[in-house]
Amino acid sequence: MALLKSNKVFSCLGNITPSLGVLSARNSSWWGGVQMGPPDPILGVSEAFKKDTNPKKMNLGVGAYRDDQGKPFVLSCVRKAEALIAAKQLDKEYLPIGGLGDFTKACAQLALGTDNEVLKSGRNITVQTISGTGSLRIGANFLSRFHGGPTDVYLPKPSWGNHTPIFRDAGMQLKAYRYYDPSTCGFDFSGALEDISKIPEQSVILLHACAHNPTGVDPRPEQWKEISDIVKKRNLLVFFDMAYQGFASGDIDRDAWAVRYFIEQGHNILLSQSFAKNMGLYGERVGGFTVVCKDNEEAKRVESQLKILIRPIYSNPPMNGARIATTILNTPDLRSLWLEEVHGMANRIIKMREQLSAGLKKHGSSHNWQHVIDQIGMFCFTGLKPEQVERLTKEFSVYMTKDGRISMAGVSSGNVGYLAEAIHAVSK
Ligand code: IK2
Repeated sequence: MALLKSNKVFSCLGNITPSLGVLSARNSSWWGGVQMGPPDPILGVSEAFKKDTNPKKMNLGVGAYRDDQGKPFVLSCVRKAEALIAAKQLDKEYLPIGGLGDFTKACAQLALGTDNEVLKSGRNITVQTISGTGSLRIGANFLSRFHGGPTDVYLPKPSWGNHTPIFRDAGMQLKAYRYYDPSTCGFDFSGALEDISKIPEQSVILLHACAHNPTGVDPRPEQWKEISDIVKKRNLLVFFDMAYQGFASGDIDRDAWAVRYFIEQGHNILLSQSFAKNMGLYGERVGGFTVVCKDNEEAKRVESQLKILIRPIYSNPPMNGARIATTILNTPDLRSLWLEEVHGMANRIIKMREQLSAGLKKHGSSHNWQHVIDQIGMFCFTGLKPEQVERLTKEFSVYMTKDGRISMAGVSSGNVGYLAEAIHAVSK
């Protein structure tokens, strides 16, 4: 009977009788040449963590906020926005290629400030993207197709691990400028200026708008000013990655300062935004990509090409997260609640930094851990060496990326003492 059925199927496909040849083709492999790839340097840490049975285990790998009980945190403003949206019984039609119009408007306003001249003169185009990663990738594809200058993108050294494959897979060449000084665990300002001043004209430079990942080290306003000057002198195209607006200082305007300053100084920037961290919308994948253009006519042309780029990749973005973010941004009560909650998350992290540093001192560590407090945002670049990181994982079940980065968002009052003890044990 089964054979009869399968014969029928084959006859539908053009009277091919199952033969030995077909069967052996089924058993042969198309993918014999595919080699086993390494696990993702960040998400692979979570996979290893899940397998560990130590009750004291800590996952400080991926940057995802946890509350002080170590639980994933859904913001109250998000829950309230979801209820408002559910009550409206909205349809599930496709969004336009560039996303939800109210969202893209609110998204650009959040980054640039409502009164920004760029928005008033309509010389920006903002499209909704699949979170920050999708935004960076659309930007990289756009650069690769349309940027007339060199295909080089200059990243800070180090940068978020996914930047390299995002730009490389889009056909760009990766270069680096000095950023982090391991001797101070701080910003290598003179090194950065020196390197940037040698970047060939018209190249692309990527800047982290705030809460630099992985180092937690940001330039100060007066340093941003000098960077802006030198970037202008070199005629570089600036691509800002803003994945942490509000998360660095707790203040959305303060965290957007560099982006707004560069625009004021005449840089027609590209901008990637993510709502993963600041609204806790990780899995909803909400983001925006903005191109600041010379004028409205140029913005319209750029928009048309962004749509042509997006359409064959994912056609149009998902609506749920964008509706949530829009409802929060455009409903005064929810917006105020959100600002409080962002502030609360940023403050909890700042508190954990202080407690970790104090705990290390308490355990008698003779190292200077001031950078744990000075660094900003979700991550702390501890300065621990790969072998120390390995010991932390093997002996203490503390999981983190090999570069010594810890997600401070995974530290709580309940485990900060254990973390201090563990770090002291491997670094004394
Ligand atoms: N750009 C930067 C600098 C980021 O840090 C992220 C988020 N990274 O979070 C994972 C981690 O490093 O542990 C993004 C962009 C994009 O994030 P998303 O695509 O989730 O919005």
